[in-house]
Amino acid sequence: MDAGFDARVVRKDFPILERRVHGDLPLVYLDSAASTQRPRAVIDAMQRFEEHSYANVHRGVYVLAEEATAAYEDARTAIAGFIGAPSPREIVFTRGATESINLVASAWGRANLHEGDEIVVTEMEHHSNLIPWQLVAAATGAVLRMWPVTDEGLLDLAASPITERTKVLAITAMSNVLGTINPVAVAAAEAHAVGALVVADAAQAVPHLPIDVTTLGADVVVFSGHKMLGPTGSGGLWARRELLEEMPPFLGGGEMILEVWHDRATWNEVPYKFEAGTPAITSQVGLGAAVRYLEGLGMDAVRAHEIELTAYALELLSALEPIRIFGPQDVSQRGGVVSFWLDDVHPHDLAQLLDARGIAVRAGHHCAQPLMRRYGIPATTRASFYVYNTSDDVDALVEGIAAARSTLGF
Ligand code: C6P
Repeated sequence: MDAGFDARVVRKDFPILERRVHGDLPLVYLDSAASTQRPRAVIDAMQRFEEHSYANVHRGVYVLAEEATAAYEDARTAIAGFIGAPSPREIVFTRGATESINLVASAWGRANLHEGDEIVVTEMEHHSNLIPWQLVAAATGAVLRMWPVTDEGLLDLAASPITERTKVLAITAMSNVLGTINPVAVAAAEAHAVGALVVADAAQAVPHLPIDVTTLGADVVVFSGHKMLGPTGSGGLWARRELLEEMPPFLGGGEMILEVWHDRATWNEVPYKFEAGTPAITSQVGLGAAVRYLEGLGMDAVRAHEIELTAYALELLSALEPIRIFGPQDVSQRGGVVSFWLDDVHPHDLAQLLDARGIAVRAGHHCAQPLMRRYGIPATTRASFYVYNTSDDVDALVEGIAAARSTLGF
């Protein structure tokens, strides 16, 4: 695969990448797994909408209300097309992956889980795909089972805990720590064979890989707009239409109802049944613009670019002995996220020394404490790449690490 775009040109679309930090240092932004930056196209689309068409949606009959509703629904159509959803009606807008998983765990889980039922989560899940299941387990008497990962950071397919009692499989499509791209379809087939619901956390996958929800294998796929060039507060979930029809509402309030009496109500059609209250209208409009921008680059090209950068980063970082790099060695099995542990230096100290050179990385447990425990570490330093990163950024990182080492004297 050849990268179909030049990241040096793409960078120019991102105003923030022009900025200098700590005086006059160029910004080296390597924290896109936490949140990506926004291109001018997204910033402009949001500003245009705010200045020209803003109003509440689905409520008014005047010009602005109709324009706002059209823009909001247009964003739904854009994201549906982007992930291969058969219909925009199968896209529920939420504030992002965390809210989407809470929606499913709470609405579906409380209606369908019972004492002794089992919820399988993988050992590499972000807390967002673990805690909502812990909460619903506590409320229903269901129990959690962990699907282990191998030393190399792959899902251990030979150690699947799925049994006849499994009612849910919650699995990340791509780990935010290891970069591992999970074989969701394989795991889902096993879960479906015992009638379980499969929820894929695609917060890291949708921004970085071509995703088609009809072949991914999951019944529910969640994503966050701010990890794919869109604004915070945007995102949603895809679920099969029948599943959305069957599932009770999550939040109650305006918009999600059809008819209301003093003691009962009927529900609006999907997806509005799950969109109580005034949504993050401008944010979702921004997400629509982000999706169009990514489509302009081409998701195959995005993936090819990240494979190239990740391979380069793994090669250079491996030479910095002693270093422990987490996740699969084979770049075809991982995304553009590289977590590592350098002997004798805490990731927070390293991240601070890198910041002093204008390099933004993330240090910490990355909201994946069970995974940290699995590898016997408290934290990692993580560099993550996106469409605007170049090999110069990787060079800066590696030079920064070497300089930090000499500062710390090891
Ligand atoms: N991971 C990271 O630095 P929200 O916050 O709802 O947009 O996304 C939560 C989430 C869910 N699943 C995965 C796999 C994720 O990576 C994240 C967010 C960020 O890794 C912040 S902790």
